[in-house]
Amino acid sequence: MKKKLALILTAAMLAGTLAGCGGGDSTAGGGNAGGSAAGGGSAAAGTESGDGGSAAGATDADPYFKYEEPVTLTSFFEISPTIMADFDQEEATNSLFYQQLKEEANISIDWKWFAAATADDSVQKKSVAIASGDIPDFMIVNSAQLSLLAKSDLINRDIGEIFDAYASDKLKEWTNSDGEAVLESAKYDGQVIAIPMVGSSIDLAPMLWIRRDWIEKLGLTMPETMDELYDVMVAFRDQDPDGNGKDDTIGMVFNNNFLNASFGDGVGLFNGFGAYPRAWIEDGNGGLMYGTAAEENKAALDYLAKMYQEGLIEQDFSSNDESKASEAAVSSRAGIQYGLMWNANFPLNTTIQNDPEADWVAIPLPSATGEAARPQIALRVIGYVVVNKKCEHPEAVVRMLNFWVDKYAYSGEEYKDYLVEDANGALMFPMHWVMLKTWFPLKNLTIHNDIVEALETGDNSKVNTEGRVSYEDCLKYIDGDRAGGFSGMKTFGNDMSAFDTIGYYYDNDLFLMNEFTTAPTPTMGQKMSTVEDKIMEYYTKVIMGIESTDTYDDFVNELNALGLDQITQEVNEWYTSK
Ligand SMILES: [Ca+2]
Repeated sequence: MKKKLALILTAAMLAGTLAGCGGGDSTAGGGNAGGSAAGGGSAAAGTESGDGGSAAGATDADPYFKYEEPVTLTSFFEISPTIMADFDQEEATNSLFYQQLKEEANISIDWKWFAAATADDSVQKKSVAIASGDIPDFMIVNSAQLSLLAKSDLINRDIGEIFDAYASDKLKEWTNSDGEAVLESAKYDGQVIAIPMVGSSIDLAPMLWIRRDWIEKLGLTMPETMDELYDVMVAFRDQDPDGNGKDDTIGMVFNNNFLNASFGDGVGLFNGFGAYPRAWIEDGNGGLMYGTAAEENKAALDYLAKMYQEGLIEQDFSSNDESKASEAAVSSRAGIQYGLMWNANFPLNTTIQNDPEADWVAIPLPSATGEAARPQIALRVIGYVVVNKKCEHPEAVVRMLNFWVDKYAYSGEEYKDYLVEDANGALMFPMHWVMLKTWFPLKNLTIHNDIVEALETGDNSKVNTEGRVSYEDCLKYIDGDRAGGFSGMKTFGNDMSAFDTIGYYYDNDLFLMNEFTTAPTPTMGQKMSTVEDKIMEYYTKVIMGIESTDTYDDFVNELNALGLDQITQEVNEWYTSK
């Protein structure tokens, strides 16, 4: 490793003397490009070793090095839809974040274009750049684009080793906390050819939200099994839990896109039966199978069909999308819904405005067997950073990621310097102005743990700046302002909050990870949406009693004929070759 890296750096420096960066105007200052590139390269290598710039000194390079000469890299700026309305190009690119990056690392970015971060705008533009072979010094791509680039001659294939050499401990910790699968997903022909920017997979674990005030009022206990859940739903339907004397409640919120984990979906219910729709799971013979093809789905579907037949879910669920279905929760018509950790922010926070007594809590998924259920999650890579093989300073990309981690990560008082006012006047870190960013998968769970400790000890010194907002919410809630503190308390607090449940999953190692972690296979790209349409059609019919699970084997055969067979074969070719 030591020797190889020295070679790479030497090669990078040499390349720098021969060719400019992809965008042309890469290095400002220094007069001639060759001189400036060499100067930059040896600054990176030399800072830490202090031996005057020998490339060999870079083996344990300083993650916080500063180039002696200014370095400019070209790239693309993608504007998140959430800030599109009042995005100001100048404000974003001249912000303190980029000023400090220049100050501390001597790196600037020359943005080739600004476009909305949507499929038909920036994603499309990047595909065109790849197809035409004209990519900037660095760009962020999705897994399908990465798989195209892997076959091209456009990118620097040593970026994995450059990452190893220059990434700060914290950046490495963040990148690796979801295990090897993250870097594996950027591996082609045994080589890491892109830097994955990670999100949090565990934050997307399904859980059950339930009205504790109704449970208590009816003298029930929290359900741990699917049978107990059924009994609670029946009680919520029949025993007037809202106390208005009217027969106007149902058992559970349920929407027509129920295999998509969000709110009022059914993913957690399937997981309760050991079924993992839309996840690639071990098939018991050393290979992978699509979760939907497994036997366990039948029990989940039979359960849902019974619920439908008995009026525990809305009779018109098949025409209700997420937000339409959630009206049942908001209006206190239903007191149970499967969903995710952010549900307290939306839509459940609205319930308390209509009903000040509403006490939604999160609990781990009930299970059919009584053994702990395993919530399904998938690897979350929010993008892959690729570097143009002509770029003289591939290590600058790692330096920028280190910078992001350092400024965003728990850096105490310094974090506050970067805060800006959003449209509502609230102060927040302008994360959408930063393209090269990655997250600590345990960020939110850590905030929760720190808040719980602070609530118990009264010492809030460990709660970071981001967590302070939620901590204040918890204090408000405990102090009696339940509507004002609901979101923070129910998400991060110490009384059956969403992260109490995620922490329980984490401590007990219950997450079931989708094993397919690479770009879509060819047939997946062509036929998966047809397969998915068929699944939704059949499942919906079974739930409504139009079909029965007696035909499940025929249904699976039909999926195979529609392409699932071929897709499964391709998935297994990838799985056995990795
Ligand atoms: Ca009622």
